[in-house]
Amino acid sequence: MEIAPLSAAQRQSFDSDGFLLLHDVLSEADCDQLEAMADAAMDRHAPPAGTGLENHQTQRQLRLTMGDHPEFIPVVGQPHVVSLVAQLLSPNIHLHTAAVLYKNSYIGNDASAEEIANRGGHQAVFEAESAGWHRDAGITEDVGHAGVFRCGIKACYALTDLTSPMAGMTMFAKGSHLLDSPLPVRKNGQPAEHEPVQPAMRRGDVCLFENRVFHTGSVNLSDAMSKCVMIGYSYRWMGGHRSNMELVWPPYPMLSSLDPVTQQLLGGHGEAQPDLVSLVRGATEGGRLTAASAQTESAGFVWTTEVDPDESSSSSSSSARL
Ligand SMILES: O=C(O)CCC(=O)C(=O)O
Repeated sequence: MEIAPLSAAQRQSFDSDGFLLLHDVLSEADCDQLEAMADAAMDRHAPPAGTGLENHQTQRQLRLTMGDHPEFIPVVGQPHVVSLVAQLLSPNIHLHTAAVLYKNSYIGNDASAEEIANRGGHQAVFEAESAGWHRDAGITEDVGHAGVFRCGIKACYALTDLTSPMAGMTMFAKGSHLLDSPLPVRKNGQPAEHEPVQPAMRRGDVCLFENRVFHTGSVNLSDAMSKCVMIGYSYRWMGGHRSNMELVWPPYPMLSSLDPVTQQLLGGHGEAQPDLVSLVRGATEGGRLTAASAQTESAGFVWTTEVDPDESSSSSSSSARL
């Protein structure tokens, strides 16, 4: 697996913004292939013609089942993205969610140009229709805004150019991952204190974003359909409903032909983890490891710190992870 080192500037940017744009991750040929796969998956799960539903699919989100769509497995194991996610989160990760997101133009599908004008024009409609701000991973509702921590990273692969605003790219409230309270918004539903940002993505770019950063699906007011594939990773101890993991993990027999890192990402046994640790270690040679990966790598986790009130020095003890 080819290793992508995370630069200090990338780490700093991700830490301060909550998201990070990566240019040219996929080649033109890779994009063609992924787009063809995504188109085929969308066609396969399209609402039956004649039901009327097909006319209300301006925003289509298809959750991917890896057992059913093994053609997407190489995307889950995409080396550049996986090595950066491992460095930003931990080598102890797996696939948490996967989806194809297509957005048709709102204009002419959901509303006529005249209706948009009557509602105050493009900007007003964009703001009203792009106000579903939330945090990911289903953790905030349990631990609260002040208790939530970085535990998942999604990789959004752009399959169409999303360089102009209002073209359907996910919108982020920059820096809002550090908020320990609900996102303050104005009457129009837009952030009052955080800059709303739609990263200008070209086809083949990837945007990484973490679970805490407030984001919203945004409406597509351009002429062209927007296409993305979203792959989400989380710590391996996160999963939620059994059905959720059945959706993203293929049956065991399908794992045997895959490399160890991809096996781990798809729910394989723990032995693959050292491979991902070495991947991170190689990528950060001369740089800094995350605290989590440094601890895993040393094969012992520090559980206690011995302190002697009579002496100024203290010592730590580690033990093998059970
Ligand atoms: O539709 C979008 O662009 C946003 C998707 C989203 O909110 C998510 O993946 O959590």
